[in-house]
Amino acid sequence: MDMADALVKLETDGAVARITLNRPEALNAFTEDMHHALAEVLDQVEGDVDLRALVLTGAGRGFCAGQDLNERQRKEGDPPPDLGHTIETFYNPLIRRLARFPIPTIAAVNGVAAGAGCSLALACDMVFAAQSSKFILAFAKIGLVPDSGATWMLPRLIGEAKARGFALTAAPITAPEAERMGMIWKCVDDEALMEEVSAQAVQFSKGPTLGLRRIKEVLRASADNDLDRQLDLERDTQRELGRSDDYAEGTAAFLEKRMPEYKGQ
Ligand code: LHQ
Repeated sequence: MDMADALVKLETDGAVARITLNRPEALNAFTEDMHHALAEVLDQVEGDVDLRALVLTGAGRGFCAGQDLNERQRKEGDPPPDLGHTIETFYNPLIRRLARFPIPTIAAVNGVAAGAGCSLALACDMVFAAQSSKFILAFAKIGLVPDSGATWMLPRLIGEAKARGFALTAAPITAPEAERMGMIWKCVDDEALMEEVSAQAVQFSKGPTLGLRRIKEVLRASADNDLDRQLDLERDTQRELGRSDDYAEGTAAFLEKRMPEYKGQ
């Protein structure tokens, strides 16, 4: 298949990978085929040690509208669907995978992120959102609970009161509001989105990749740890990183007043 027609596109530029969800006619809503395509490109990125930052975005005017509801349409006489199966097969593995992804991930939210599309953005390490984009926990409108990690992520990001309100009402959250609430890293002018995301991705791609990976891991672990366990984890991780090439390079560069050249190890 021509890459232009692929449901999910993968482009690389130096050590930066860019994945584009590519069903613009349906605001990049997820079909099973698109899930397979996304898993495949994530395999490629994860399997290439030369790639050291990942950008995830959507083609056209949307980021991702969550599950494709046409694919979920029931015909007369069909038994009710097993949504748990869909989630166990496609969405949960995707979110778990992003949570543990070895390199920094950036969501470039170019337009609406609804349902699992909102969850997908929040599963990335940093979210940049175009000024005109919005986030919608659309689930309540169709009788479902927020899924794909949204019920775990949202109260932590924006607090219980806001999480409850947005989950129960499915009211759109504008990009500036999302930034104000601490739900995303940054809201940027529409025209500047890709430039700003690329600059951040390039910076990551030249960074101490192992150290950045451990930062993600220790922050994630803090959700389940008390202070004592977290202090132990910081100690153990620092012990490991203290022996890394990048730490040696980082300190040498500082003392020699030059830019570090990290190998990512
Ligand atoms: C779509 C979709 C869509 C199909 C826009 N499907 N076509 C997990 C596992 C298992 C089951 C269930 O769920 C989940 C998790 C979930 O993600 S549940 C939540 C599913 N998503 C939604 O409920 C969002 C549905 N979409 C919308 O509410 C609107 O489209 C939003 C608010 C996202 C955007 O509104 P507009 O900017 O006004 O665009 P539009 O509605 O006109 O959409 C443009 C086209 O995209 C349109 O097609 P058409 O042929 O009429 O131009 C839509 O039908 C299509 N589209 N979302 N999820």
